[in-house]
Amino acid sequence: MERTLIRELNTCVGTQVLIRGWVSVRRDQGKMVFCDVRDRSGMVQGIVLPISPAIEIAKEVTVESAVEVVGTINKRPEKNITADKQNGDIELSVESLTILNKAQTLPFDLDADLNLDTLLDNRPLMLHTERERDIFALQATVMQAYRNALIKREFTEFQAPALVGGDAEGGAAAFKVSYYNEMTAFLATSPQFYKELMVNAFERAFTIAKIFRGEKHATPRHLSELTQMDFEMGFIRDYHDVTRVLEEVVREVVVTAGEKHGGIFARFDTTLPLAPDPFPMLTLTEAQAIIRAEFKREIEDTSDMSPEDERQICEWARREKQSDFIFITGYPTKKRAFYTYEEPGKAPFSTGFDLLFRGLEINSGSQRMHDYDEMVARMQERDLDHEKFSFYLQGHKYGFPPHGGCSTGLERFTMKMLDLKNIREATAFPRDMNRIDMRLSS
Ligand code: AMO
Repeated sequence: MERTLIRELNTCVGTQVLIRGWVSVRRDQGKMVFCDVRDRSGMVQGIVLPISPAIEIAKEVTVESAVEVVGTINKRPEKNITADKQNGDIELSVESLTILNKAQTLPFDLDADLNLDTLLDNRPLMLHTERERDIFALQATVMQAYRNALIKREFTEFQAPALVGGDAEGGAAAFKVSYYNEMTAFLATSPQFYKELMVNAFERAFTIAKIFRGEKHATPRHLSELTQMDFEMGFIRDYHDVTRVLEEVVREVVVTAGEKHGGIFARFDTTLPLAPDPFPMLTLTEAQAIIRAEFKREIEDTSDMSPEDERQICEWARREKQSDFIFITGYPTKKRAFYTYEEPGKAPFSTGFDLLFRGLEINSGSQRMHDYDEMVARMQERDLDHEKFSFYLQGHKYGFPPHGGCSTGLERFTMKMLDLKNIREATAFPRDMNRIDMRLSS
């Protein structure tokens, strides 16, 4: 018999079906056993009657076991219908039950409210829960919608290397890798150079890249391995060409997430993000003036946004602009990565921008330096040996058009979409100072 997916079962009333999935709930009621089964498409309530040949196995089966079930789909008696649930009007009368893999006794109830470390220690088990499936289903949609939005705008996807000869971001601590012949290589801290170089091939390029940063602090928003969704575009007039594309892409991601996952936002007790057209945009100076005036707080560092600044300006944007997103521009060039172009006529301010979302920076970008002599002079200013960047500088030597781009942290975006408190919740298998799957110290 062919397998039927659980979402199809409501069209199968009166017929015998074969399903495969996991046992979500097993309840013994008198001599009967209730056995709810879930597959990738949904859940159905199974009933094993005392006369069923499956009754002995049903009494043995454990929650989260993988099973194959044959049974007949029946309409539920009127009084047992739960109209708001998938398959709430049918039940599967189980005739045969095969345990494909019996689950051991669970260490705790999967509904239990676990602390973050226990949740992450048990991630492989916790992936059985609806909450975890929700987070990573939404994350998959974010990636897919981002990709579709860029392909639609004629960006070409490429693969950036994860092994590199040097650190692109200068500052983000790069992990060392022992390479051939006692050479040291590094794990990429960004696909930055490679996406810029791809502008010379395609004019518009993007990548969804794994990157690695030896962050020496364990905060709720930093990972050591993360996913950057980067794009880069050539022949721009200024960085606003980049922010406009980013805004459109983010709006499309939000709309797609809403269409596909309305139920998830409700289950996480949050709402679809407010993403108006256009997103509000402030300079750093303007943003900090608003924070001083609205939140009656002095600002210690006026050359960058602190986490508290980010939180408060987002609170203001939601209240005053009905937006969960806000761009901050006008950062001093010296605070930004070395490849950042200075805004013409606006020194010491750069073309760099950040996109904040619900209190956190989720994206950073800029127009880049494209002129060879200016780029080399900037490297010298920053004490960088330009000989070491000769591969990258081929772009500047051979035809880089004015170009710019940006990078969105997938895990931060997912985290804030669902109002999660810690980025590790939005990372299936997080790596940080204290963890590679298991805790690094006891
Ligand atoms: P930046 O370093 O700001 O810019 O990174 C871009 C985005 O990546 C995410 N991110 C992180 N998320 C979790 N843990 C981390 N340790 C971490 N570091 C960064 C954030 C951040 O906004 N090459 C430039 C981008 C560009 O100009 O195109 C860059 O990497 O969401």
